[in-house]
Amino acid sequence: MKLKTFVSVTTAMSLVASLVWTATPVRAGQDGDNGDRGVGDARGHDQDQDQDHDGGHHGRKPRVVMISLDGAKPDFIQKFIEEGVLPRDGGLARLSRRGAVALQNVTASPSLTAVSHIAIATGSTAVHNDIPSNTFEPIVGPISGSISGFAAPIGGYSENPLGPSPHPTAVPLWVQLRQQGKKVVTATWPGGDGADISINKTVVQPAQPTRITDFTVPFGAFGGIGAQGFSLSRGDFTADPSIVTALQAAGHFSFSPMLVTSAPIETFSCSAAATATCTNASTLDVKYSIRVAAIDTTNDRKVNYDTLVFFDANRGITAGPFHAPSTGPAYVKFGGENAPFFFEGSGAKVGAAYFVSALSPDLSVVRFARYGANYIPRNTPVLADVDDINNNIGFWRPQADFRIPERLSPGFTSFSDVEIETMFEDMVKTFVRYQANIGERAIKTHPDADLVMVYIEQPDGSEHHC
Ligand SMILES: [Ca+2]
Repeated sequence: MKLKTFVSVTTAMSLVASLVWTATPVRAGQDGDNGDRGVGDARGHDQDQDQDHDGGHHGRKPRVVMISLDGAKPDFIQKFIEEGVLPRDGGLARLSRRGAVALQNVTASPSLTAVSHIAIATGSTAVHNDIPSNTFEPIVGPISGSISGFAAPIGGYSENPLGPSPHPTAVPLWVQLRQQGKKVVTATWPGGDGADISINKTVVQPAQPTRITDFTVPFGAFGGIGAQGFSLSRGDFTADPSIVTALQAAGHFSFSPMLVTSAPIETFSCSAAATATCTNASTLDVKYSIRVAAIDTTNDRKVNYDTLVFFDANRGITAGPFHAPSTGPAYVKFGGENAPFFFEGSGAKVGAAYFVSALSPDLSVVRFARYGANYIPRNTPVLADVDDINNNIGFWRPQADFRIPERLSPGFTSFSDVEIETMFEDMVKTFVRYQANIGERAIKTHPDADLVMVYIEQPDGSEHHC
């Protein structure tokens, strides 16, 4: 599975590199004009100061943009730059040449995501910040229970009486900076989630002030429906003039007779309430019934279906345009990327995506996946930020899901290893792009931030499981 890690790393690097340089276009331009100027050059810094001295905040860039590429060891990055896998003039290569590099780091132990990122955020180890693992057992909790390191009180809590600590033993950097009038933005950074943290149903750390910044985007959560593989063949499809009409009205034509699954490939339901998500069962109030149309987009006098359209038969096919988080039907070309599919009407703003991994020109073999459903937790104190992302970047995209390559999710037993591999790369690519877009959005909407902290889950998301 080495290749997966490899691809994940490179994908993450290229996209995040573009994010870095979007954040500092002035420096990027200078770099292009003058070439590398080495570690000691401070011209970029001077320029930032000049802008401040002019008294104008117009055009001011965030002072510090911190991007964590989870699990990306520096030697990986150097190796890939040297091999040309990462562009030699790309953002990471330039930062590597011009920036400062630590020869040796002392990693937090255990070197897990929650532990490391809370350590970075607080400047303390688990002894003080009380986050010893990604999952652990709080001593006041039941012996059978556990707590997520991402949803545990930073700096401890009071055991008796159970509640917030009157004297936390560690505090995130953003708390102190904001107390001093600085502006801090966190894009999916662990601990920056706007969540009230409870143990035994008692709040032990209210969101305010510890877990809130000036723009707080919580990391996504499971939307209640796991990934699933589907295998169909020609016999599952039939002609359906009403669907042809609807698709044509939406601007989609087929050069071979358009065919549609006669039965739904899956049904599920979601809650219209923002406090609940979705389920494979039909028990919730907003129902979905997914059918699939096959289209041949090539005018080559050959019957060679190449695109599948996934739509909710309960709502029908509408032309759009669609504004995020809405997507309308998912149009997925074989050989192309997954297409996101928003569960229209879900109160928690849940969505998934479809990906076609095998498609015979005559539909004798049709295999595709519906990735797992996710959403951004609608934590009340940061709801405006959550909706800013939902409405401008889109609902939380499917993450690289180890349950597919390990075939733990249903329906994938007949899929080839190559299909599964392609699928995993597809998930990594689109999810890293989504997280990078969130980071970019955070910077664009807060150009006067003093500190922007962006967390990117890859390549760690692949390394754990592949
Ligand atoms: Ca054709």
